[in-house]
Amino acid sequence: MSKIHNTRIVGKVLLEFDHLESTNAYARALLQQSPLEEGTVVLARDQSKGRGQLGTTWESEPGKNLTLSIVLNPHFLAISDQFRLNKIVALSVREAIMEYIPDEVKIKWPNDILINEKKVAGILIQNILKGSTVHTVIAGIGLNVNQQDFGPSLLTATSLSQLLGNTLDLDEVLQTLLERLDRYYELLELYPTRIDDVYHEHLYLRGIESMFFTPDSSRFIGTIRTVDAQGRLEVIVKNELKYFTLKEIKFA
Ligand code: BT5
Repeated sequence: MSKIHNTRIVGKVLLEFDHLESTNAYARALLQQSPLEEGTVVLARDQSKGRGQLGTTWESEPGKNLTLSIVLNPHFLAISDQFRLNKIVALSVREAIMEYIPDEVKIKWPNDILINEKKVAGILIQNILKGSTVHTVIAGIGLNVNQQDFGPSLLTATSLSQLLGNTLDLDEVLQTLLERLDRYYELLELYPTRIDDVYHEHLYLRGIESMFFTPDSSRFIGTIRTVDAQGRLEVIVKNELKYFTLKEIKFA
C-alpha cells in the first residue's frame, strides 16, 4: 500500500515494514528520536512481540492481518477525558468491520471488539501526557482479517474471513479503517460528548445483569451502566453505582 486517500490527518505518512517486534514499541522509539507528523501510521506485516494490555501478548499470523499503530497529538484533549481517544479508536474499528460483516459488532470495555462473543480486534492505547492535556497518543490496533486458524490457545478469537468465508484485501480494509478514524478524530475535537453516546450504544453487556470478578477472585453480580470519560466502568451493584478501573474488575 503506498498511499491512504480521503483523510485529513490519519495515514498521511505510512511507514510499512515486513517485520517489527511491536508497532507500538517502534512508534515510541521513533518519537524518542524526533517528533513524528501527526497521523503517522506504523504498520508491520509480521510482529514478533505484539503487545496487549498489562503485559499480555498479541498473536497474529504474518501477512494475514492488520497490526499497526497510529500517532496522534490531541492537545485539545484534557487528561480527565483521555479515554475518549480509546472510544474513538474502538468505534472506528467497529465501523470499519461493519463495512464487511453483517453481524452485530460490540465493544467490550476497555478495548476489545467482539462479534458473536469472539474477539476480532484488540486495541492498545499508550498516552504521553504533558501538563493538563494529552500530548501524544500511540494507538495500536490488531485486527484479524484473513487468519483462518488461531490454534487451541486462542479459542475465542475470530477473523473477518472466518466469518465471511472469503479473504479480504488488506489494503482496502486498512484504507477503510483509517478513513473512519480520521472522521472520528475530527468529531472528538468538535463534539466530544457525542462520542460517549455512540460508544455507550455499542457497549458489550450494557444493561444486562452479569457476573464479574474482583482481583482476589470473589464474584459479584452487577449491571454495566456506561464508561466515563476517564475510562472507568460504571456498574450498578445492589442498587449502588460503582466505578472500576481495569485492574479492579474482571468479566466472568
Ligand atoms: C489487546 O490487549 O487486545 C490489545 C492488542 C493490541 C495489539 C496491537 S497490534 C499493533 C500494536 N502493536 C502492538 O504491540 N500491539 C498493538 P488485551 O485486551 O490485553 O488482550 C490480549 C489478549 O487477547 C491475549 O492475552 C490473548 O488472550 C488474546 N489475543 C492475542 N492475540 C489475539 C488475536 N490475534 N485475536 C484475538 N485475541 C487475541
